[in-house]
Amino acid sequence: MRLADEECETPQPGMQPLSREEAEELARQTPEWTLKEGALEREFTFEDFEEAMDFVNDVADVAQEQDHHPDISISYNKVGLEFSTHKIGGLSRNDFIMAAKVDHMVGR
Ligand code: H2B
Repeated sequence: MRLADEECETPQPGMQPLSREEAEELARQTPEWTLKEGALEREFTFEDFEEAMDFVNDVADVAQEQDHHPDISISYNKVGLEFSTHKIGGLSRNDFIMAAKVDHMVGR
């Protein structure tokens, strides 16, 4: 199953963040995203502020549906998204699922 088709799961108590190796393995499926220590980030550029806000609202809908939310920065036509799993203080599969869903939304 493609990552983009998977559903996010609520992190269970005691769940550990992905190891660097595990994160790098998943990151091969989201090459447009930068793997940072404990987070995954990507910047998007749009025509104007309105298009950027439409994108942010679309991402917000998926984040609510999946109950997994990005940190979002907006600067006129530029949108920065950063995914990490706050509850475990690092990366989980949820972060890569959401990154893949966003890639699918923008046609990668
Ligand atoms: N989003 C992210 N990125 N990390 C979380 O740990 C998280 C979340 N937890 N969205 C969810 C909401 C949790 O607060 C709710 C109660 O399930």
